[in-house]
Amino acid sequence: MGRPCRLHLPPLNLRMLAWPVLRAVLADLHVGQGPGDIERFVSSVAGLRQRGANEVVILGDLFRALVGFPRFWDDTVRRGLGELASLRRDGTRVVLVEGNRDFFLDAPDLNPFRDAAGTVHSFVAGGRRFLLEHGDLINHADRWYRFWRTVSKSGPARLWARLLPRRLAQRIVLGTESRLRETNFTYRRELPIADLTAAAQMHFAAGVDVVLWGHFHRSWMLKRGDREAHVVPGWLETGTVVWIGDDGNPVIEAAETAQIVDSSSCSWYQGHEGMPDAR
Ligand SMILES: [Mn+2]
Repeated sequence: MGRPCRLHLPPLNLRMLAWPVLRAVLADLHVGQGPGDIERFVSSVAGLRQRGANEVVILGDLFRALVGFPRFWDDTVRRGLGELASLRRDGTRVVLVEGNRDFFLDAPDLNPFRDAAGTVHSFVAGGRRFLLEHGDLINHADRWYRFWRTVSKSGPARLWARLLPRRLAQRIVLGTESRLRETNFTYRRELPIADLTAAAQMHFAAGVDVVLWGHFHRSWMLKRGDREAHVVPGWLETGTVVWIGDDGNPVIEAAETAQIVDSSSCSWYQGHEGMPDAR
């Protein structure tokens, strides 16, 4: 009667001791820029929850603009932040990587909505070292942008963002958009391949295995042996989510698959026509 009970145990290895983590990375959402895009974001977040993401990384530019002080938040921003808070209540870690539309993400008022914020996010998955940054400093032709970034994210700017009359402060923040359009947006129509390659090689030389950037909105990839660098397509145009599981292989998934089929290095949205300047 009693069959001998056999336990089939897989061999113990170090991977088993690590807590499995599934990460989702979304870049350049610009929520609030187009009508109804907040609804799209809400359903995208529901999808992340359904797939069981343990960590959600926003690779910069979640909203049309995000300033760390509540006086700048409109209904769309509040609702979007509410989605992040609800992810966190479910136990998902939320990381905000700072983009060119993000200001003072370390401000305490954002504490309910993110676990960490900074210009860089790094982790190890599947034994590979990942480095994630927005990428707005890669293009060396963007001298005016670099200057504007330094000024707009400085200590004095933080002070006036808190102290100036609300309407005036908002006008200045939204004014960044037209200013940016005059500066780095004109350069960003073409991918700065040489700068991207140099930046990737610098990270590889420092021991990084996988680099993920946003900012440029269109896909680009460089492989050197086991190392790889990717520009993640903008969620705004493609609904792209990058999934990183325990094997350390990033899987880039576009929601609108039909548009990404021909997205080798030169896809439909790479051209000038039909591309809004505002990134
Ligand atoms: Mn950007």
